[in-house]
Amino acid sequence: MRKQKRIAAIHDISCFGKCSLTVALPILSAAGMEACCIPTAVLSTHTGGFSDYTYRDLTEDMLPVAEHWSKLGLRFDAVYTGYLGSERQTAIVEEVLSALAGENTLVIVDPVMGDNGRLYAGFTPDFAPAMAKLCSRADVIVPNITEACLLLGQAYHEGPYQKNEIEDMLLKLSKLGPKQIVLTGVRFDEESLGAATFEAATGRCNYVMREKLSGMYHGTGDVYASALTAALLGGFTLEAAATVAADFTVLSIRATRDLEENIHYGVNFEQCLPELLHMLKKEASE
Ligand code: PXL
Repeated sequence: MRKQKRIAAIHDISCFGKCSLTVALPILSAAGMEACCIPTAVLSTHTGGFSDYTYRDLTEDMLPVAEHWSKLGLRFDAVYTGYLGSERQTAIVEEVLSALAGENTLVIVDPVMGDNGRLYAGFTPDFAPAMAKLCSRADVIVPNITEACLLLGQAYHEGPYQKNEIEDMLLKLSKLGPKQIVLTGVRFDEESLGAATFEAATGRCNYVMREKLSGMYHGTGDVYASALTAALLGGFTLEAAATVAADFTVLSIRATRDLEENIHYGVNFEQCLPELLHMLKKEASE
């Protein structure tokens, strides 16, 4: 038996709506990994498309949880962060990294801030420098184009994009400090959508493009980043992990489209977990 990987996932719990921890934990567990969590807040739903949601801030609990784990001598193979509700939480996550992340801990930061050129409810552009600072501590960052523009302080446009424009963004993002980047929401025409990967050490850039599906489903960024995390910890290269994540996200959207579910209710990734495991096993044994 391979040693089981242990991951600390730092996101909110949106109790309904399939994003953040309700996506990350099942995906990591299904992939055979121990998914520990530091919840940043508890919301009745996510903030995209719902009103009157509750919000219980857990900022004050975050560092004590990490310090307790540190005292117990727990070791983590990865720390994977997502939705953080305030600049203070980004600073606390930096302290959490100091407490929990050792030399061999992979730090994956999904700089959740917005999508389609718009910030998520509750965020303002002055949050971006704090997130950029956290990204400088990451091994891997997973921004979408909107988040990349916010991190770089540059104007967003909805695309299609030119390759040199994407590669210029990747280079600038790598100057923030992460070793590897997966930029999602890349499109060069109306028919396809995908991700660009970039390795700072080699300057190597790759694209994983898939057929663009109509409709915008909530939570797909978290589905993608969680599957990417599982694949990276499963020993996949960045490009192979980005491919598994893309295929799993496409399958999850397809499983949802068939039912014409409310787009704010998230995607039916649960039904596609067997395929994810198949992809993870297949590639790993090749
Ligand atoms: O999927 C990103 C996300 C995570 N958590 C909360 C959100 C969103 C996006 O809207 O509202 C609470």
